Amino acid sequence: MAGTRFTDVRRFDTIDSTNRYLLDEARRGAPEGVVAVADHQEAGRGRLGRRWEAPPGANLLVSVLLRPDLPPASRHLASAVVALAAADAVDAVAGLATGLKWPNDLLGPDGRKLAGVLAEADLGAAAGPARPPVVVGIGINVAWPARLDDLPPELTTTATSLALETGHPVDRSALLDALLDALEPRVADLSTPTGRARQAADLRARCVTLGAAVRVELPDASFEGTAADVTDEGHLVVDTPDGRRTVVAGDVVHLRPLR
Ligand code: BT5
Repeated sequence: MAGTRFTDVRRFDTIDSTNRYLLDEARRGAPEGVVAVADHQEAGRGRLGRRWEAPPGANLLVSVLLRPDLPPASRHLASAVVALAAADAVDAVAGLATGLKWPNDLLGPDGRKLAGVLAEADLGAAAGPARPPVVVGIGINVAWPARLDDLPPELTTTATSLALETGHPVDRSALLDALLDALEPRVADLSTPTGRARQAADLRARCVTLGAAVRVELPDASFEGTAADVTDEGHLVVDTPDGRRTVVAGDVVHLRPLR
């Protein structure tokens, strides 16, 4: 994308995972800004070993290689800026207002999942002159599902697409261009405290988790409460009967349907 750091866009008909590809490229020293986009992933990754589903040629499957100048505590913002840029792009290209579910899902107006983000860091690659890489991948449901009965049973009540929500086709390459365009200033913001505060404010403004009754699922425990805030590091603050808790990483379930 001209005028951005994302000028090296590598396109694949089929690949296992665009995140896997860029993590390998990062280990070989690839610079910030490389983009991988695929028509089809044979092993699309979700978080925590889950899978990301998309039939060939229907959806936007893209990853970006970042080497952000970020304090470790603010690492979450690297994936948040991709989710925010995707929300900007969906607004601009599809004319659809989306909400962000913490940590990083894009939801349609009824709370169904339109997109998911997976950030993978390679801390082992910290040696050498370059800053450590973070690969952030996003899958945006563009044309699939075209109908809810196209979805596998486990997704019929939770997933949606731009085609379903808007009732018209959405151009994947226009969406990708808009996403990279919107991402440039957001990534630039990661290097300064004021920039990071601005991105955190945008995250707060887009975050439909705030005010919701939630269950937070951690690797070894879960708890319930009301999502109260997002910190300047991008962490979720939850009010519980036992006091305030700050969640750095975890899964969040919205306990009641969104407004
Ligand atoms: C995510 O994980 O939402 C992160 C998805 C990241 C996918 C992109 S595509 C480009 C890049 N390359 C990769 O290999 N991955 C990234 P998580 O929050 O764990 O959600 C995964 C769960 O969402 C699955 O277990 C399903 O329940 C559900 N799911 C799978 N495919 C879906 C889809 N297309 N739409 C909505 N939900 C889906």
